[in-house]
Amino acid sequence: MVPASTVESIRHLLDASTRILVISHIAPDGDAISSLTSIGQVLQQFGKEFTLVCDDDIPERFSYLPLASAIQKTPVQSVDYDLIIGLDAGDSSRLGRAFSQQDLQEPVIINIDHHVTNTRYGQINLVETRATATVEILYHLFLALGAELTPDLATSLLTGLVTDTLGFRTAGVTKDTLQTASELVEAGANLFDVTSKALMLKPLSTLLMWQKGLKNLRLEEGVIWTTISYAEKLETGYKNSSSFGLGNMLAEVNEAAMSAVLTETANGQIKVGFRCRPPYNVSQLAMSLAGGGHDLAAGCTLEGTLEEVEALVISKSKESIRTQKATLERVDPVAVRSSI
Ligand SMILES: [Mn+2]
Repeated sequence: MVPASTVESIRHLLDASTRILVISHIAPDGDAISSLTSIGQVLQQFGKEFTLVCDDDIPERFSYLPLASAIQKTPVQSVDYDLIIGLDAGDSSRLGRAFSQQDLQEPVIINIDHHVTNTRYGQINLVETRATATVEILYHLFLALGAELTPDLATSLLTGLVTDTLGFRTAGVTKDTLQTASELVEAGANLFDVTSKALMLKPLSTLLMWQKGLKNLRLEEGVIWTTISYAEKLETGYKNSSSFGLGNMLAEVNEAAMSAVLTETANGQIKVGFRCRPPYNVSQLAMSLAGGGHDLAAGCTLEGTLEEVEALVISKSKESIRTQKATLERVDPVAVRSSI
């Protein structure tokens, strides 16, 4: 999964670097946070100086991860970093201010990611779109670099694997994913513990967000969607910037091919999360709206009122379904009939 030449390039860069900045994407999910905390542990093993950064808050449920409390909101101003590692981000804008405000003349950038829309923004691009999570790539990289797979490191890696695969239920899960998970359990990670803490347990405010979303639910032409205004979000007390799982639930509705959840943020932008089931694809749709992601889970952030963005996004979604359906009907009519 990691070419030997890339391993050697990364080994050389790590050896040569003294001040390493590691950044994961805004609105961090389990894979982003686990990628940060696991690479932090490996850099500790290698005796390197590093800063772990994410623009947004780390959701409380991930506080069990070793080094979670070491993640900062901003890089250290006085440090001139000589290496930047971007994690789980399809493009550099997803790395937020932590990246955009760096002087990028000096540092080398390593981009480690698994999004199909990845723009190869680094000098070294370790992008493996068949990986179910960025941590799956990191696992193979760490072994190739000779890192010790401690129980804490295994716990971090398993957390990213469990969250990005929704507990090994997504379409991309292969025997290799399960093999990796098995090796992490063997190394001391507790699958039940990780699944409970990272995936299942949730604050009441998450359910209140679902309540708001379900109240505003619509279904037309194979698109199921909902909107949540910032005022509605405030009523729930929901704090996290990451998605709250509603899009996945909506994409499980028989009568729909694609789901969209539109959430208004504090600064008036509209975050849109798309989900779908095979044989449909939402990554192209998200890209056409200046976003990105995976084939079955993607998103974008748009300017405008909730109503304006809703009108645009839903008409684009319906159009996307119509176009994909027409193509699929030529290729595999049976699959289309059984999937809307
Ligand atoms: Mn990921």
